[in-house]
Amino acid sequence: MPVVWSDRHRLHEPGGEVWVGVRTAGTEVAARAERIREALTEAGARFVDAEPHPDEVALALHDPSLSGYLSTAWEEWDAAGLADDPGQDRVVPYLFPHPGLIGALPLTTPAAASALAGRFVYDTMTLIGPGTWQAARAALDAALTAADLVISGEAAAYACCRPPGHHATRTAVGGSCYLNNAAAAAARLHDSLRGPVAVIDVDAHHGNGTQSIFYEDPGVLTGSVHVDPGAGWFPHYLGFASESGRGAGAGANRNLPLAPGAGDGPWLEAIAALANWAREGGVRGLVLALGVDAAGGDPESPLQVTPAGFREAGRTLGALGLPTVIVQEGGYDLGAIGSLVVEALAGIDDGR
Ligand code: SP5
Ligand code: ZN
Repeated sequence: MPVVWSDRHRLHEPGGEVWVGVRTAGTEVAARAERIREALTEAGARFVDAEPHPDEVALALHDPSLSGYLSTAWEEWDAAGLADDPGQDRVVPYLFPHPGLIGALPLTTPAAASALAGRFVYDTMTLIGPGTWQAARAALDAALTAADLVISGEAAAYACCRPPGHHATRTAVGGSCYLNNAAAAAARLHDSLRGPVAVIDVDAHHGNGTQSIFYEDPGVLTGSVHVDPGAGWFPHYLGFASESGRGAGAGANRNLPLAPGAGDGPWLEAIAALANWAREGGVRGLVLALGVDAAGGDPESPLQVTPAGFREAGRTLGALGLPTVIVQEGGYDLGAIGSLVVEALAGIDDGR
């Protein structure tokens, strides 16, 4: 299947993550995409460059205030002098419009760049540097290009998106994600297939951004298998089995949290359940949010999925026989990320 790629991912240098107030090295690094590219090249993949898409199309799922902010956030931070005093070379929030702070009063827009960050960034781990916007925008173009390829007849296409996207909501960024690539691909498939589509998210973390974007939308079923947030894992506040959609979207969201330490057995059972659920929902297209951080050995998750498990997951989802866009999400074991993606994509081809 075609692999959609953009060199512009390299412009995003997060420069680490602020974790419990400490700047750590961080795991969402450029080498992740490069390792995937190397493994896919070795496997003989056909590469296609991400095609630029107009903002009106690409950014439709995000609030204009968020995309407007992101497009100039680092420049405004720098112009405010924060890179010199106190010497912070990335955008890092310090104050958040917490419900306990503002209550029912309207959300306002702070004047100071230092305070404005917390209006749009919900954690301290998702840093913004000089090239972050361009890279995030290119990742969105990659996902949309993969959707275009599937719409024009490819059975499946893979977008090597970096930065990832599934934690980004309509109004805020977090979890190393800025723009929701998988959601954009799903909306594009939905518009041209003229029927419901599904996003199945197998990243080790709950796809809270995708869930929230489509929470009241019956046209995009969103399912996620992930490590139980109630057992102490990001995103902590979301991803529980009780979250099933609202309003017109009631019943169109499904979460299958797994216990820390879960491996191929329960993980594959959950993926089969999500696949059946999507089939019964009559979907005409599929977006696979493919994080490979559920693998044993990944530094960001306690799940223990094997390479053979990723191949089998691909087979199960490929067997749905749907037009399929695969979007890269997480995966932080640099020694394994490439081969895990190759396994999953080979499984999809096998399964069809
Ligand atoms: C796309 C994606 O997979 N985002 C993951 C975001 C979860 N990051 C949580 C990071 C928590 C702090 N990491 C400390 C690692 C110590 N081993
Ligand atoms: Zn993840």
